[in-house]
This record gives sequence, C-alpha cells and structure tokens, in this order.
Amino acid sequence: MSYHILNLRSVVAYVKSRTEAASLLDVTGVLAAQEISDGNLNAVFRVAEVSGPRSVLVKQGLPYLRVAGEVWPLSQERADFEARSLARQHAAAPGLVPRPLWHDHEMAVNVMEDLREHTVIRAPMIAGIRLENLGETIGRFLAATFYESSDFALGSTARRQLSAQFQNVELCDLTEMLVLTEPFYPPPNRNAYLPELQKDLNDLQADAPLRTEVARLKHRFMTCGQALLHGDLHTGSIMASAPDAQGLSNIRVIDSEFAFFGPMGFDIGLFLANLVLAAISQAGHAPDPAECQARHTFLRRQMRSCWTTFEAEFRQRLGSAQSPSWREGAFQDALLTSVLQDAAGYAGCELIRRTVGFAHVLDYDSLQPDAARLSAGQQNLKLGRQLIMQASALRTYDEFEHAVWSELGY
Ligand code: SR1
Ligand code: MG
Repeated sequence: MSYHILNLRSVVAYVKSRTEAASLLDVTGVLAAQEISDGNLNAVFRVAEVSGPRSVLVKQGLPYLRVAGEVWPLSQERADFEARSLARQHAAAPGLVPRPLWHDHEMAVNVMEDLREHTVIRAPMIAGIRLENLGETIGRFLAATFYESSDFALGSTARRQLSAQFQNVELCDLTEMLVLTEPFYPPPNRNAYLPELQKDLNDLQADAPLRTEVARLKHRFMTCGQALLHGDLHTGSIMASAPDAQGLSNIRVIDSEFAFFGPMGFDIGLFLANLVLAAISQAGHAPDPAECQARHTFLRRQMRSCWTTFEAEFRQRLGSAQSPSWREGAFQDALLTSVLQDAAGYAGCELIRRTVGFAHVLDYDSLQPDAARLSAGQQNLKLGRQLIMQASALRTYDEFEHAVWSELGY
C-alpha cells in the first residue's frame, strides 16, 4: 500500500487489510477508530472491536510535524527508527514498553499493544498522583536498554553494526537545535517565553562560560555513541496504569522515534529534569504548602530511585561482561561518574529549553500567567544554569541531589 495519511475511516480499512490483524482483532466484525494523538510529532489511533474487548494502537508518521502542520516538513523515516528501537527495547526490557505488533515502512505505521488501562503520566503527576515505582522502573528500563545495546554487551563489531541502523539524522538535528542550541542564543530562533523572562534570558545568553559548557554537551550528544537511547524521555513519553493501594502501577515507556546512539546521561538527565520541572511547578499546582512539600518529597524519592536503580543494575550487568576490561571496578566508577555528570548537564539544558525554547511542558505552561509562572520560570532557568555549570565537578548522586533541592529551599 503506498503512503497516504490515515483518518478515522481509512485507519479501519487499513487495519482490516493487514494479515497481521487477523490474530489480534475480529476483522470480520465492526471495528471503531478513535484518534488519540498526544505528542508533538505523529498521529495516533485506537482501533477497537465494537462487540469485543480487543484493540490495537496505530501510530503513523506524518510528512510534517503534527503540532506545526505542513509548514514544518519532516520525513516519515522516524517510524522506522521507532520500529527498530521498540523491538530492541522490548527484547531488553520486556514488559516496560508496549508490545510491538507490526511495522509498515511504506505507510510509516507502527502498530502496537494498546495500553487502554494506561495514561500518559504528565497530567496525573501535575494533579499530585504518586507512582511509587516510577523512578525504580525507569532506572531498570535505562540499565537494561543501555547495557544490551552497548559495547559492553555486544562487543565492538556488533555494536557498530547496530549503531549504523540508528543514524536518526532528522530528529537528532531537532534536539541539537531545540534543546542544545536555540535557547542559548538570540534570534533567529524558535524560542517562546513569558515576556517578563526577557532579562533572565538575556543574562543567560550573555553567559559565555555557560554557552561553552552547552557547546561541550552538544558535541558530546553528537559524538558519544555509548548506547541506544530513547532520545526523548520526558514524562509525556511514559504511561502508567492507576496505582494500587501501595502506589504501585504498571509503567511503560513509549514514543522512541528519537532513538539514536548517544551519551547515556542524556536520557537520564531528561527524565530527572522532567521531575524537577514537575517539582518546581507544584508551588502553583498543589492546594497548600504541606501538600506541595509532600509532592516534592515524592519526586525527590523517585529521582534518587531512578539513579540508584540504574547504577546498581548497570554495575551488575558490567560485572558479568565478557571482557575483563568492563569488570574493572575503577573503570566502572569512572564511567558512572561521567554518566552522572552528563545527566546533570543535560538536565540543566532541559530545564532551560522547556522554559524559553520552542516546546514547553504542561507542568509549567498550565501555571497561571502570573507570579507563579514567572517565579517557576526564573527558578527553572537559575537551576538549569547551575546544573550545567556544576555538572563536571559532581562526584556523587548526593551532590547532584543537593544542587537540585537546595535551590527548592531544602
Ligand atoms: C518540534 S518537536 C518538539 C519536541 O517534541 C518532542 O517530544 C521533543 O521533545 C521535541 O524536542
Ligand atoms: Mg513523543
């Protein structure tokens, strides 16, 4: 089938036309489609049996950025990168991503398990829902997917062959521009921000040592292919089922079209930064200071749990690496310190770009456009700058934690 953009009617015909669908749905019965697009890039449909319980999720890459329309063309190649990365993630971390069902290169479509009981976690977290296994689950996901795609697990030849399949030029370029360049330079750019932040932004962009550090992080993003990254690991790329009485839920990582071989600290830093963005915005979302503090405590615990789980599980895997080189304790210490430093630096960039760059986050944007938003914006910029400047000197997670939470008054 040659490429055409799917709509509510044609997506049903498309699913019915595929042989893979026969074992997944009653394709002889009536199927209903619903558009549930949520992210910035793609169109997403749920196709469900009308008289039965089964459904699938159909995700299509459009020839442009969904939120911008045809004025921002983008190739549909991203669907291929998502298919390849989802297959690798599913093999390395089964149960932590949706099950891939089929990939259709011509149609730029990926069909996967429909996580009907799950919700994208950003909005529930703004509302104060506590997922007590969030940090631990993401730490496990990162350790497994990073390790299984790294030189440590694959050896040099297989790792090089694999990274050749992930030359995700277009979406890496988007990140290099939107996260690691434009927020730090005056126009022309696609930055968007509260006018009251102009002075803070001018100061930030006039800071030459800061720009130098960001240039270093950008170059590292471009050249340090340690492992297969998710590439866009914010809280809009994570879904969870409703938590049980202990706050535990089934958590899945979605939307890996930005996948590429890069520095492991990039994914970690993005995830941690999105919890920091959540924490800073709680001053304006939580109903009272006591609840705000309780939400902060929860977020702090999840951040720590993400790092400590990642570190422990990655070290454990390194301990059984085939090459004795990777079992050297001092090598492992140095590697994990550099990952932590990268994570801090990229977390700083994410805080800044989500405040003054092209694509913000709902945590911040849904604050009232008054003192609460301004003060959150200023705090995001200040902390982002500090993390970037302090990153290379950090030695332990405690130091990182102190840098973050002392800024929030703890
Ligand atoms: C133009 S795309 C803007 C952002 O959406 C994606 O989710 C990435 O975070 C990207 O930077
Ligand atoms: Mg996405």
